[in-house]
Amino acid sequence: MKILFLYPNHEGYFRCPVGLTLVMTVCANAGHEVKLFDTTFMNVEDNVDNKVREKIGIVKPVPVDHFFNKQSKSQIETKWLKTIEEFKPDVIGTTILEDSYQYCDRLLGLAKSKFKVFTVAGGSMPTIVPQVIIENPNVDFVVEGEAEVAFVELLKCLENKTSRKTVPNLWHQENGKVIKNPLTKYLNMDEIPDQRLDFWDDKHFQKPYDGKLYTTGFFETSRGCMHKCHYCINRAFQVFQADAGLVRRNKSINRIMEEIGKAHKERNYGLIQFTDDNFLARQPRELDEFFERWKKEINVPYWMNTCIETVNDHNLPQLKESGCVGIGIGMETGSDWVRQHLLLKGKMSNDFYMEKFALMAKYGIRSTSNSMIGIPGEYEEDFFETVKLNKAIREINKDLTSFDICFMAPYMGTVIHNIAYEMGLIEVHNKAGFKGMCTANITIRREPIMKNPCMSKERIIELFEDFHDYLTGKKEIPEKYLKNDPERRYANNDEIYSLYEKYKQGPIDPALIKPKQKPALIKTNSSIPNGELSGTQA
Ligand code: B12
Ligand code: SF4
Repeated sequence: MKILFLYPNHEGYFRCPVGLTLVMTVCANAGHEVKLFDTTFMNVEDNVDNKVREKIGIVKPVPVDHFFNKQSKSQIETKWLKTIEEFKPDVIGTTILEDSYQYCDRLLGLAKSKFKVFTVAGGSMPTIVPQVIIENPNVDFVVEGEAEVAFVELLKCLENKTSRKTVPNLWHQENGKVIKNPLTKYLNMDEIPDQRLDFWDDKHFQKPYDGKLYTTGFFETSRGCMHKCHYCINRAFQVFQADAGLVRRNKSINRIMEEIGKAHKERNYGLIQFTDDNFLARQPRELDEFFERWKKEINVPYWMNTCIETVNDHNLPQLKESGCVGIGIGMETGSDWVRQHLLLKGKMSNDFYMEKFALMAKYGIRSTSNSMIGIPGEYEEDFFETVKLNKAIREINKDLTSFDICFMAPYMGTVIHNIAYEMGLIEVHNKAGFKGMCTANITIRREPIMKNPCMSKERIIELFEDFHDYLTGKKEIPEKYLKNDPERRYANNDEIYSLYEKYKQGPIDPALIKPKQKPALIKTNSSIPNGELSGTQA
């Protein structure tokens, strides 16, 4: 069959996406004819995410505007329709992040209005809210979760006109009724084929890092994470895809070396970025094998995200020796209270983060601490805890530490979305295919999109823009925030606490939520005595 893939990237954040690449790979391996329509370099003049980060001073500038050839909306749409007309696909497959869903819908709608073609949606958003996306009239099928097996099965069934009942992970409609097929078990990561990278424009393999552009390979060594953070897609995987098994899985070291070794021979990478959520969360003896073999067999500098508790005196010297140049850590806030209770991000304390950032610097590895602003229940005082903690980390070693800040965004399928919706902090769509989705265009970089009863939107933007100046000392931290009081909690309000408690079991379908009309967070000066809330407090 002929399969046209759409990568509806509307803000120019380039880099080869592993998930869509693998779906295209399995289709091509199964003998289907595959073509990609990629809007990444046509929609904007620059990488928007990167531009914002450069503007607020958290990354060194690397000019990439010459990568882009911005075209008008109608030029892109004409090109899209011409591609369909010429290629004549049997199926259009697309990958959807919530950020690009509206844009994707527009292109799918155009295709559906002019051609008789099946449309299939997969990716992060269809995986966690398939029941929402399947109602979109421009989408015929949703594949929930990993599609390496399911999508090929769907193509077989469409080609042979056999029953759709046997296709795992599939959502479709029959006579207006939504049908959901059972989930297949999560894949054994060693059975996933090597990515075929030749579908992509070579510019997707250039990564700006620490002021330079590197020819970069993007690879995964594991999937999933065992933590339960209230703002993360992994919590949705754990809850909504419980039938598929344990989401956290590792690829064997043999497979990692085999795939990357082959690709490196062809492409001669200057940097490898691992796309895992939690790279070091595997057995130490396997990691020891990885470090030793990486140095011998691949020997390319590499970068990864991992959780703070996974770095230690045993693996850091080996990481350094084997070529690890950067480690990204989601710290999210400098308030232990907010991190442990509102974000449900485990029991790790500020002292623990400090100790581990110092350890990474001690072994000469550059770290990046990622933080957020605009968490429901977070006050300006809490954010200055974030500023202070990041500043203290910077003081450990200015060259070996770096920082990132983004706005907390209520992605559908997360607990934060449920809470924001229930508290009336967001307005949501009610049209088929979008029910429960925030009406503001979701983003983690451009502006806060949740109302925040604890801080004004203007103040959140101001603090976001000044974050780096506070860290470098260009701006002074107001005196009233200098005192440290790890016990203090500003959002002293039963409503917010009871909501965060309620959602400890994980996110629920937004259709089950009855939003309150008026958020009622009231700031008081008193704090709740320790231990009053049951649950995760360290
Ligand atoms: C690596 C990564 C990136 C990389 C690569 C991005 C990419 N497009 O893949 C980079 C750093 C560039 C990135 C950027 C961004 N990211 Co990101 N990223 C991730 C991360 C950590 C892993 C993704 C991954 O590779 N997973 C493994 C692969 C195998 O899984 P997969 O991509 O889901 O694909 C499988 C299925 O979904 C399905 N599938 C995928 N596509 C298709 C298509 C069809 C037709 C079918 C049938 C099936 C199908 O099959 C695939 C194979 O099994 C996830 C978190 C996570 N664990 O998912 C966040 C995540 C996807 N990112 C997210 C976001 C918000 C962004 C940004 C918008 C952030 C920003 N700075 O503005 C940008 C957008 C850039 C862009 N244009 O894509 C969110 C999306 C939330 C949402 N609900 O939409 C996630 C979920 C993180 C989160 N907040 O929880 N990201
Ligand atoms: S630790 Fe990171 S990857 Fe794991 S659930 Fe939390 S936010 Fe997600």
